[in-house]
Amino acid sequence: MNLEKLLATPHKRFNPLLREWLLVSPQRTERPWQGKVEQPPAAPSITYDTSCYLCPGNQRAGGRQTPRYSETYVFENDFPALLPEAEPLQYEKNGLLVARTDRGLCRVLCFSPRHDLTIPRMNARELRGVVDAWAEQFSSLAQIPWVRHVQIFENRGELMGASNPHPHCQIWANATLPNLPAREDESLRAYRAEKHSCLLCDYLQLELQRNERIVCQNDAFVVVVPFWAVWPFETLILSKRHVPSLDQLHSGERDLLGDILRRITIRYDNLFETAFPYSMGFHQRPTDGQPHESWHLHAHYFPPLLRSATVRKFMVGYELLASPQRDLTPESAAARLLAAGETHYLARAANENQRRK
Ligand code: H2U
Ligand code: ZN
Repeated sequence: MNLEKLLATPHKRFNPLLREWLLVSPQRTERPWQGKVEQPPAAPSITYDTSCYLCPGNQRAGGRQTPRYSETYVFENDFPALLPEAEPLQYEKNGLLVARTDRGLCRVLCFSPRHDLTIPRMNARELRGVVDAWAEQFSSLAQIPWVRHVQIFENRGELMGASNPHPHCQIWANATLPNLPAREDESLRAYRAEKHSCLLCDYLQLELQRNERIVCQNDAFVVVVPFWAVWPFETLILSKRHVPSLDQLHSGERDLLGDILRRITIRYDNLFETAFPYSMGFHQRPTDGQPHESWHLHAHYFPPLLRSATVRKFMVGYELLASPQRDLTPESAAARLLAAGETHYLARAANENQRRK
């Protein structure tokens, strides 16, 4: 059966990483929309904001001072979700009321001293600095004996709950494997045990052969709208080499990771000519000291926007009660991202103004 036939009818797609199904309803994309329209927040245009707690030299909410940093800057979150010294407690009543303490460290990493410098507008050297900082944070946290997982993630934009427009990400390290990495871990291991190869290496080869959902690539990374994408413009960044974590990328690959991050985020911004909101993050090997040969480094982008800078997808109703569902097909989303181009719309506008003068 070919893909065209599938694209003409409601169908379910399987996510082999989480081992769950998603409903795709291609025939619904033309339905009318009279729902919520959000006002897009204006992108910051100032390089320094006196009231920003992440700008160099400013006071943070907790009373600490952000130093006058000149490249990237990492600090312990003043309001951490996890604490490193939590007493080990187990609570259990009849197998139904079950709880336990977890230890952890939460950090914030500023990408740049510049308040307005987002990933899509960074140059190669600045991007390399961010990639090196991630790799450094991963390996130093991984060396703490009780740390078994390190989650690096960025919330971009108010729609995704970012508390501040200054470009930054968070890093949470903890003593147990969180839900989603644990499910991916099981799937990657089971696939390796059954097929003696890597689920994501095999998936990448298939996507490259079929070329139906690839958005962009370089010598070390590929961006694809996964066959099982849930969010309208969800993408997956896969390393071409079977490498388990950021710290094991060599120098050339680190530059190429910066390159691919810049290119996919430019495409995102161009899609609706807005600072495209998203949550993104890396999935890497657990850090319990085991080799984890089944692990394959990747990043997920989960953007909420659906039709414009103001209309987002809501995960409600059927999604909350039954199964994820989408109308826009992953193939159409990939085609839209492909057409969005890699010259940032603000740079294009600036060039046009220059030409007119
Ligand atoms: P988000 O934008 O993704 O929410 O990340 C910002 C983090 O910064 C958030 O976790 C922390 C918040 O706890 N923060 C500080 O550590 N110090 C401050 O002065 C304000 C915010
Ligand atoms: Zn700032």
